[in-house]
This record gives sequence, structure tokens and C-alpha cells, in this order.
Amino acid sequence: MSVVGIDVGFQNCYIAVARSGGIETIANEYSDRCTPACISLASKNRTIGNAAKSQIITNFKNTVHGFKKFHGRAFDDQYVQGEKSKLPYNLHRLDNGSTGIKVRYLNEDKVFTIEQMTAMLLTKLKETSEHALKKPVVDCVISVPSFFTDIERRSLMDATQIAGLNCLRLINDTTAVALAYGIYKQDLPNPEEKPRNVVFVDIGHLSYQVSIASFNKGKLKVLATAFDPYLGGRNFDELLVEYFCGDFKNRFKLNVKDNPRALLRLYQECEKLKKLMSANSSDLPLNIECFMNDIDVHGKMNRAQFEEMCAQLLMRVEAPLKSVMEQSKLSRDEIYAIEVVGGATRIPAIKERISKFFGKDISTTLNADEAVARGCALQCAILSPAFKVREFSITDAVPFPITLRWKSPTDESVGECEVYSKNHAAPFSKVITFHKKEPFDLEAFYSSPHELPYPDSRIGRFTIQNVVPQPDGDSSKVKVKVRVNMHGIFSVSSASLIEKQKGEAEDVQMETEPTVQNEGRPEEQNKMQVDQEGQGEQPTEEEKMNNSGNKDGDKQDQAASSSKAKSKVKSVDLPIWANTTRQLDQDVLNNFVEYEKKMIIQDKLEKERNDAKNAVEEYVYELRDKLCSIYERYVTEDESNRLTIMLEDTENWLYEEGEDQEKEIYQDKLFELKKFGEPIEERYREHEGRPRAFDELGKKI
Ligand code: ATP
Ligand code: K
Ligand code: MG
Repeated sequence: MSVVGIDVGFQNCYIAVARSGGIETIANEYSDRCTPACISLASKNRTIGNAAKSQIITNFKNTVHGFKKFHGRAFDDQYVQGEKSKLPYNLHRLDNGSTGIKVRYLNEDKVFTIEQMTAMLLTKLKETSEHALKKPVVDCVISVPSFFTDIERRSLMDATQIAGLNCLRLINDTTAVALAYGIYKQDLPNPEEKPRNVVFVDIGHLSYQVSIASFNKGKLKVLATAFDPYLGGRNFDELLVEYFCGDFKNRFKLNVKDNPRALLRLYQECEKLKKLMSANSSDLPLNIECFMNDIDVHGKMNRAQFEEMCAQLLMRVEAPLKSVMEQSKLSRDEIYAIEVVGGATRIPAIKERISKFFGKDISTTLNADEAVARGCALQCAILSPAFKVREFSITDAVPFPITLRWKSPTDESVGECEVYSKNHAAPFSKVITFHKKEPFDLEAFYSSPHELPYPDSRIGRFTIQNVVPQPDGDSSKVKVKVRVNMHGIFSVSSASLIEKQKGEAEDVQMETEPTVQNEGRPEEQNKMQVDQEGQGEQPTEEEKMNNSGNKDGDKQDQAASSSKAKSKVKSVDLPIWANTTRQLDQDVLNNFVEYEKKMIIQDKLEKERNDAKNAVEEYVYELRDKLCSIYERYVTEDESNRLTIMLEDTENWLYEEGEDQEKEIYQDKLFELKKFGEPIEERYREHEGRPRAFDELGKKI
């Protein structure tokens, strides 16, 4: 089993793996630990990561980046439409209304879903980890913004499947960071002591997330989360770009926005400038040669100017901090530390704002770029039976309250109840008891649409099927289990009908109000981290759905349990028909899995073909070089002339007819050349070897 953690960022992805020594962040084939979230589609293959990033300008229409937030979004979504005008590549409405990306691939127009795009990225990250671990990678833990809703999480899970990964957990970014912070701390308070409260801030390229977690020995509990989904490093780049577009228009009469290539270049240069300004407060230059219309442009900026320009953005730093503090009801002096990660927290003005809010210095003890991935790998190690790690229990928080509404086809009565309040512990299961005579619908939705960073509050509709009355015509007791699982995804996981047996109490009510029971975290029952907070295996607490239903519910449960002694209770599993919004059908998903495999093979073949071509080219240069140096003494003039002509022909061929051939053709070509080259090499080796052997011998004598 592989132990891999993947941070899929809006801009940057990181991988951490568990190896014998512990958790390690790994580098890709460019010796870079950061893999850009970028995919470039072309006529023969696709490139992903660093190689794709270098195509952003040259192949801008087919180089896809900045798509993470399209997960689960309709094409008509306001955010999608807003992005559409800014992106150099084309978005496309899919038949089911979701967002697709239209590119030229293998000389055809092709529309990919967002799940497919992220799967491509995951394929790359999977390969990188396989290369590092030298074995197949399937199991992993992947990070997700804490504010991602059900639909966005399901969409990301689909992507993991397309890439052939088994995602053991989608873990919230800030929770992964909290784990990376806590697991190695030796001095956490004992369980019975007051916990240590730490604030975690992650500001990336797109989003800003905050959480507060409380730590005791061996455990962490997320108390509250807050966010600004659209505040990140990108906003600062945009302001710089806006400024220089204006500046270049004034001084050079250039309309940068009309030229996608120039605009993309300006974005890259502005991002570099922004980073430089984090380390330097003096005037800094921005120079781009041959920017547009053969004009070289130059401008400058300093940190003070930049901060003034960004005042509006900087004002937004405070709100999420205020929100988590209010939710947690902690005072500022109860905060032990403020740990910041994410690239954009390197902006000095952002750090200042955070530090000012708390009235104390912030800590940067974690690796700002790698902490999320490391936390993911740690979570994966905890979940892996094959890996020994320190016991550590993680209780996350539900970011948005969830309500369940129920209704029967013939029944007028509609009821609803908030099953998960904001910041309720997660993962967590609950059992709800209904009294029904016929199948009924449960509708799950987020209770407060106004605080949801997503336009649709629906989660899904679940029909509890095969419900029948008891033989005596009474309602049946139906137990429905709902849960927020390891991924932060809601589901109605099972339902069962409790059959009344002979001798059972006769006093069962007709249609009483349902009752809710907390069931804890079944996923973790078999794991080492059994929770200490009363969410363990046993149902501990009973929540009442509705005031009016309280007493009846109680009475009835007592009646049922007291009658248990008299008769056995038989329970029958009921099928559930689930309709969750905008999730890929299984057969569609299967097709995507197959197509991804095809693309992987295509990329591999193309790589082999390219390698074969490069091998010919390299051999030509190498042999030509050696012919007039070390091989000179071992070839006749005639031989040398013939070979030189041959090499020249091959070189010309490579630029013309041989520019684009099958792998075998290149292999044949190389074979032909080697037929001439190798005997020379042989003679050279023999000769070179001889005097040395003689010397050695000489020494011995
Ligand atoms: P998200 O978390 O929003 O999905 P991400 O994880 O890809 O995005 P990060 O890698 O954490 O984002 O951060 C990238 C951002 O940090 C970019 O905007 C980048 O320009 C910015 N950044 C990196 N280094 C610096 C620096 N020294 N100064 C200012 N900004 C920086
Ligand atoms: K990242
Ligand atoms: Mg991030």
C-alpha cells in the first residue's frame, strides 16, 4: 500500500510520501518539488506540470490552468462566466450544463470535463510519486479547500477515480496543516488539561482559508473555519497587471489586453515582481523585451506603492480571522500561536495584518509550500495499516450546516431538521428514526445559502424505498443512517425497517416525529484513533428533531426497547435511491477512466518516439565530434569522408522528411549509423585499453 499525500493547489501541487525515514516531500523530473497545475494539449500528446507551464504563452489556447474552482460548477455559474472572459483557453457548456474545457488535441476539437482535467494532473502526480517510491501508487490522501461543498468534493472524487487513484480521504487544507503541526509536538497538553488553541492561515493563489484547532496529546479538533474563497496571490497579480496595462498604454501606446500572448507574459512578469517586492522595499524594475509590436517595455514599482494599490485587498484579510474567533468564542489571549502557510502569506503587508489582528507575532514554523502535502501524507500514513505512526485523532468540523427535509408522496406533512450544525464534528454518522407506512423522500441541503460560497444549496434527494406498514396496519419504524464521511461528503448511507414481532408493545404511536441519534464515526472504529469526545462506537446522545415530537419519541423508544425482552426485533435493509446533483454517471465515469488510460499510452508512445528521434540526433553529434578528435587515428580518410557525408545526410533528414516519423524509423536509422560507428569505437577502445593495461603491468613489475 502506498502512503502518498497530494496538495492539489489552484496554481501549485505538492506531493509528500512516507518512506522509511518518515514523511518526505518529493521532487518531479525537473528536480522541482512544485508541480504547476497546468496541462498543455497538443497534436500528438499532452504535457503536464512544468513542461506545460512553459507552453502557457506559445500554446495559450490549449494550455489549461486555473481550473480547480470549476469543479462542480455549471457553465452558467457566475464565477465561471467571470473567469471565462479572463482565460486564454475556451470554456464550453456540456450537455448536462456543467463546465467543460475546449481544446485542440490530437488534431481534433475536444471538450474535456473538469474532472478529466484534474485527473490529468493527478496522473502526473501519481507518476511522479511512483517514480520516487519505485512502486505503483493507488492509495492517497488529497487536500481540498475547507469550504468546498458536497458537489465540489464529489466532482474531485470523480477525478481521483479517473486517474486510477483510491483517495482514502479528502482532507481540508487547513486540517492537513494542523496535523502536520501537531503530530510531532511533544509538549501538547494532556487530555485532561486545557487544550492548546492554534490558528492556521493558508493563503494560496486563489483562496484564503483560516481555521482554529485545539490540541491535546494525541489529538486535534477543528473548532471553526472561515474563508474568503476569492482572495489569494492572484488578486495581487491582477492589480499589478492592471496598473502596467495602463502605464504601457500611456507611455508606449500599447493595448496589452488585445494581445493574449502579451497579457500572459505580463502576468508572469508581474507575479515575479510581486515576489521580489516581498523581499525588497526599494524600486524594482519590470522589463520585457520585444513585448508587443517589437517594442521593449520597462516600468517600475516599489513595495509602498504596491501596498497602497492593494489597500482594498488587504482590508479583506481581517474578516475571516474575526469570523473564526467569534465562532470559537475564544479570546485572543487563549490563542497559543498563529501558523501561516501558503505562498501569498509571504506578502509582508498580509503578515502584518494578521499579526496586528491578534496583537502578536505570527509563526512560520511550518514549510509554507509543503505543509499541506505533508499533512496529507501523514493522514494517509495514519489510515494505512502497513505504516506505523504516532496515534493521532483528527476531528474535523462541518463547514456549513446541513438540513434534512422529508416528505411522503401521499402525506401532506412535511418536516425538516438541521442534522449537522455549523462546526459539528466530522466525520460523523447519525441515525434518524421515522414512522412511515410508505416510501418517502429525504432532501438534504445546506441550511444557510447566504453563507455558502456556491450558488446551489441542494445536496441531494434520497428515496427510502420498500417501506410498508406493519401487518396490523400501523406505521413501521424506519431507521435511516445519515453521515458526513471522511471526505466531508454527506450521504444517506443506509436505511432499515424494524419489523414489529408478535408480543411487541401495542402502544406504538401512529406517525410520531422522527428522532435523531448520534452514531459517531464508524469509519474510524477499527482504526487506532478512537475518539475521546463521546463520539465513539456507542450512540451516546439523542437529539430531538422537534420539540413537539420529544416526548412521544422518548416514550416510543422506551416502549420498543422494553418490548425487546419479550420479542426479537427483526430489521430489514431498505434500498435507497440517491440522486445527488451533478455527479458523473458510472458509465460516463468508466469511459473517462478508459480514455485517461488511452491518453497515458499515447503520451508514453509519443515520448518513446521522441526519445528515439533524440537518440539519432545525439548520435550524429557525438560521432561527428569524435571523428575529428579521439577517433581520428582509427579511421581511414575514405572512411571518415563517407561517414561525414552520412552524418550530414542524417542531420538534414532529421530536419526534413525525418522530422516526424514513427519510432521504428528512428531506431532503424540509429542502427544503420551504429553499423559504421561501432567498429571504429571498438578499434579505439582496443587501442586505448592496451597501453593502460601495459602501464598497470609495468607498475606491478
Ligand atoms: P490555492 O491554495 O488557492 O488553491 P495554491 O495552493 O496553488 O493555491 P500556493 O502555492 O500556496 O497556492 O501560493 C501561490 C501564490 O503565492 C501565488 O500567487 C504566488 O505568486 C504567491 N507567492 C509565492 N511566493 C511569494 C512571495 N515570495 N511573495 C508574494 N507572493 C508569493
Ligand atoms: K499548493
Ligand atoms: Mg493551497
